[in-house]
Amino acid sequence: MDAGRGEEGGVSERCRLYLITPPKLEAKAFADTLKRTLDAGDVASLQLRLKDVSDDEIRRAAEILMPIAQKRDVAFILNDRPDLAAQLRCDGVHVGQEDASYAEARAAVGRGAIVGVTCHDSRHLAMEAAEAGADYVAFGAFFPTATKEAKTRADIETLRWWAQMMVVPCVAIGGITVENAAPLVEAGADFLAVSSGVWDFPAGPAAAVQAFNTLF
Ligand code: TZP
Ligand code: MG
Repeated sequence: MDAGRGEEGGVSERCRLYLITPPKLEAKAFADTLKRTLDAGDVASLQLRLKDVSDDEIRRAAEILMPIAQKRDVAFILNDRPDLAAQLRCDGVHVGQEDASYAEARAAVGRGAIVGVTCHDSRHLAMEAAEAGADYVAFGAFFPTATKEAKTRADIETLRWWAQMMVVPCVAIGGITVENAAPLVEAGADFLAVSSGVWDFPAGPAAAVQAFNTLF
């Protein structure tokens, strides 16, 4: 999940796609779609994001989907659950402010794994996470989304400021589509985290990955 900047920030590398799984999925049935989607173009990471399901269902989905991602050099990141991410040997974990602290997440997954932190639209939360050692900070939601009842709306200026000032990569999230993504790329987002903008793309998810890559 490489992206980064020069020591003083500001020198962006190319923006990359951070895919988020559909909110509901049956892993076996979804596996072929996932393969075709990841094979369509560059994808940095895949976040398994399943809400209101049992731990066993998360385990089963990870067992099926993680090898598909890893075989393609796509980092497999589990949402919400540092404990399960450690148990399942995921490449990383993404934690919201109410899931676990950065320190708790890091302690669970170890030094070699990716830990990303939701920071809403808060420069303060992002600086705190980055100073503590987060591998990326996530800002959002940038656009209206039906995937989550997003608590905050993020301002593109927060993203621009972060990208210019900081070295730790930033992820933009929330309602991002092929049509509305360009200003986020221009502002310096290192990654665009996208769910419905890929899975519900009219021409299909593979075409969405191709279209995002053209934008980058
Ligand atoms: N956090 C803020 S918005 C969001 C999350 C997890 C949902 C992202 O999904 P979509 O469909 O790309 O808006
Ligand atoms: Mg969470």
